[in-house]
Amino acid sequence: MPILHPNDIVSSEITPPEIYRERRRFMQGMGALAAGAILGVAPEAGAGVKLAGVRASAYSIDEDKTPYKDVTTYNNFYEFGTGKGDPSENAGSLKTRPWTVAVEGEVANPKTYDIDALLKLAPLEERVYRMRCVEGWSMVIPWVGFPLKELIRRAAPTGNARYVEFVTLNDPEQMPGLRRRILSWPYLEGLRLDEAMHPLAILAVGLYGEVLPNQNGAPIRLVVPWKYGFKSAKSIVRIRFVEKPPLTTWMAAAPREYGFYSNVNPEVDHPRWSQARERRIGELSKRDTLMFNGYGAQVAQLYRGMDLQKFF
Ligand SMILES: Nc1nc2c(c(=O)[nH]1)N[C@H]1C(S)=C(S)[C@@H](COP(=O)(O)O)O[C@H]1N2
Ligand SMILES: [Mo]
Repeated sequence: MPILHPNDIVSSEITPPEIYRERRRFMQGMGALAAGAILGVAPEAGAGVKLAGVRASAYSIDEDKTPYKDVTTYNNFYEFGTGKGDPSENAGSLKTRPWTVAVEGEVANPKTYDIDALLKLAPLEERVYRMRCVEGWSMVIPWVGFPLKELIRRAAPTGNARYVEFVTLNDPEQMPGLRRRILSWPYLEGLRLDEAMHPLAILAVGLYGEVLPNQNGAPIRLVVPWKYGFKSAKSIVRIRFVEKPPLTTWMAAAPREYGFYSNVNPEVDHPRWSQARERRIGELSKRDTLMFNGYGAQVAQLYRGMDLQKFF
């Protein structure tokens, strides 16, 4: 392959083939000089650190991706403020090295992982997922990560482990939003063990082929695409296996509004607004929200026989 630009060599090795071909077509169309100039402003993603060895995945959806700019500047991360632009403006104070994630509770193999060991735990995959916020907007995000079940398997849950708790960093020095008591900190989320073992549930360490930006939950965050976005806890420091359903931050804040399951469900409205439709960021007209965010064929069996009005 002719060497055009250092970036080109790197991306050919780590970018999933479909994206790489797209990029090549784009560059060829631009002509070498123009492409060189455009590369400086990174047409496809940010100028972040590329992740090596990322494989494509059959779990990715084939929909237009939300632009990198929107994915990284329109965020919810209350530890850095409640405005959509606050996380991208304020999350520079988050230090993602050194970083450890404690895996503990009802497991045969409790272990505190260094983040760099976690990055090598399992092959990294690109997972292009539809994401739906309970507020009524959605995005399509090319995450990079590995199945949560890879970590669970190594932890070896005991017979008492029925739920998994995910805890975000709780350091007001790095996260100024923690000084405001708008939620009970640390941010805490949970899944039933079988939900956590589902192959769609991932721990994400990147997006758009690059290391996760701080505002998106660096260095490691949960991604559960069939549930409302708030289930996908960011900047995780602790994963605990427990017997009882954990009291999540949003359940503690408003139990009538946020249940434990929080599966995307257009038929169960939020007490204060409808969940039937959504605005895909970047689009003008609204779309119908899909049951389980469009992942019903894969996940509906997890909830067979359950009254989803009651277990919302
Ligand atoms: N620790 C923590 N995790 C969090 C949040 C938060 O405020 N704090 N917000 C949640 C909400 S409401 C959404 S919609 C998603 C947004 O993720 P994104 O900004 O990467 O798109 O993160 C979720 N994870
Ligand atoms: Mo959200």
